[in-house]
Order: sequence, then structure tokens, then C-alpha cells
Amino acid sequence: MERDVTSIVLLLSGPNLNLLGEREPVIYGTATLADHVATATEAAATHGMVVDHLQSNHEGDLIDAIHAARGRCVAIVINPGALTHYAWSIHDALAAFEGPVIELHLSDPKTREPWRHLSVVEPVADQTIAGLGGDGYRLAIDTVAALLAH
Ligand code: CA2
Repeated sequence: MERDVTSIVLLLSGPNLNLLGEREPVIYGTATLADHVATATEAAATHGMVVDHLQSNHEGDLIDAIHAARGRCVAIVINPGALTHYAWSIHDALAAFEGPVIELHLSDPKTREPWRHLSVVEPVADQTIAGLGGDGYRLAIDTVAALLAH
């Protein structure tokens, strides 16, 4: 399907993801969040899309960004960080977004501590990508493109 070259994918990064590359490299790798945003941006360009990225340590900022994406962005890719596991307000905001939603994690939370096994975002996500490290960012964008083509 032909899309406008200005199709915007909103990429959201939740709490503490700004620390990527500084600590916990065994779990999250050595790449920085900027590296992952660059990967997503390059992947988006191959599909004629652009990426708008926001990282916030504040739940309300993420909710405001989801609201602002309505009618402006074609899809949302979100790594909600630990908010994944309890932020029903993010669930509700994503439920009001009309386009595809991809839940993205660097690690696979379902193989980690029991408190990470529940995702409150999963029920409103079209796809969940987890455990692929930085490759997940490229795959998330490719998945957006595939979903929009159907
Ligand atoms: O695997 C993921 O992408 C997570 O969303 C990352 C979250 C975690 O709470 C989720 O269960 C799974 C945590 C991001 C915190 O990232 C840090 C990076 C470096 C140092 C400390 C935290």
C-alpha cells in the first residue's frame, strides 16, 4: 500500500530507559537508547515513514503523548519499561488509539522475576516483541509496516 512520506510512527520509551548502555549490560545490552532510536529511524525510512521519539520517566507524559498521537501518527511502538506491569492508565490510553500498537521489550519479561510476567499493555497491543535486544526495534518498525499494508 502507498503511504504518505510523512507517515509518523510514535516511539515511546518509559522510565529508566534513558540509562541504557550505562548499567545492566548483561540484561539490556551495551547500546544506548539513542542507538535504538537510530535503528528504528533507519528501518522506518525504508518504509517511507518517520519516527517521533519520546522517552519519559513520568507516566502522565507518556499518556499525553499517546493522546497527541491520535489522528497524527499511523502507529505506536512502546517500551513502557516497568510501567508495563502495572500502568492501567497506559493500557486505557493505548486502547483509545486507532492505529497499530506494538509492545516492545529488550529482554523477555516473562522469563524474569514473577512480577514482570504480567503485561497490562499486552491486551491492547497488536503484537508484542520481546527478548530480541536491539533487533526488536527494527522488527517493530517492520511489523508496523506489515500491519499497515493489510
Ligand atoms: O526488557 C525491557 O525492555 C523492559 O521493558 C525494561 C524495563 C523493565 O522494567 C521491564 O520489565 C522490561 C526496565 C528498563 C530499565 O532499564 C535500565 C537500563 C539500564 C540501567 C537500569 C535500568
